[in-house]
Amino acid sequence: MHEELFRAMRQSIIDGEPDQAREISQRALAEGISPLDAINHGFIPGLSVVGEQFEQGEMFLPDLVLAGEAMKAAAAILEPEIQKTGAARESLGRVVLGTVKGDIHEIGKTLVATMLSANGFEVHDLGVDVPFDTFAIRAKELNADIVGISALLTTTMAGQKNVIEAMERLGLRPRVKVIVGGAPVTQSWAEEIGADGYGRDALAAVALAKSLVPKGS
Ligand code: B1M
Repeated sequence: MHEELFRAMRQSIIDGEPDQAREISQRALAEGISPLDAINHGFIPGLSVVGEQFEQGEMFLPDLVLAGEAMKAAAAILEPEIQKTGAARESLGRVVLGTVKGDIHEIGKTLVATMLSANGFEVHDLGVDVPFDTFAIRAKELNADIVGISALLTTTMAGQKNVIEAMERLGLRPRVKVIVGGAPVTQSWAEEIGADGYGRDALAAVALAKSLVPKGS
């Protein structure tokens, strides 16, 4: 029924048009489309197209930047709506989350933060390009239950292991759980580096986080 709107969402990302992405997001909400459906079925498929075309040399870095800006414009409208569904609930646990050093991809990490917070977690988002030690230091200061580490590049994935090592040095492991995610990350990578779990997407990250804290089960 909403196929045309989903197509327009995808196209606004491919064209790198933040104004269009914003306007279509507002229209989607007015038409009763759930904000998560708009993100998952409308906007993210647009980013996949841009990623593929970039890889094939048909799109270039400025296209990637514009697509990212358009996605952020849509997220600025949609994520607060997701957030509202989680208001005024008892906290399930405290999560420190960020994208690892050397990596400035923020869209997926922010979506994970939004979903965790909408599902009852207290989330401390450290942002992007976060030094390994900072994850560990903030987790200790905040007495966190979980540290979430996002990485979108094959070259920065290794940083997830560095964060776990920094947490070990501060004596936080195994009490503080670690979840990892991001496009190149896999279950077997999570196991290899000694993380407690891997989230394929934001919904999986929430399910995983709930399974790792006593109040979530
Ligand atoms: Co970048 N980029 N990029 N980029 N970029 C990718 C990741 C790439 C796959 C594109 C491609 O070649 N096909 C490729 C990586 C190749 C690789 O290493 N395997 C790539 C590259 C090469 C680069 C640069 C090196 C390009 C250059 O400079 N030559 C450069 C690196 C900069 C750096 O970080 N140091 C770069 C830059 C950028 C922009 C800044 C321009 C922009 C980001 C803008 C921003 O975030 N503000 C950008 C974008 C937009 C992309 C693509 C197109 C889209 C990423 C995205 O936001 N996806 C991407 C191609 C692609 O992924 N298809 C690409 C949507 C988002 C919702 O998904 O982030 O995967 P994702 O998050 C998902 C899951 O992975 C999971 O849940 C999320 C929601 O479902 N998840 C977690 C994520 N984190 C999690 C944490 C968890 C659990 C689950 O627990 C803690």
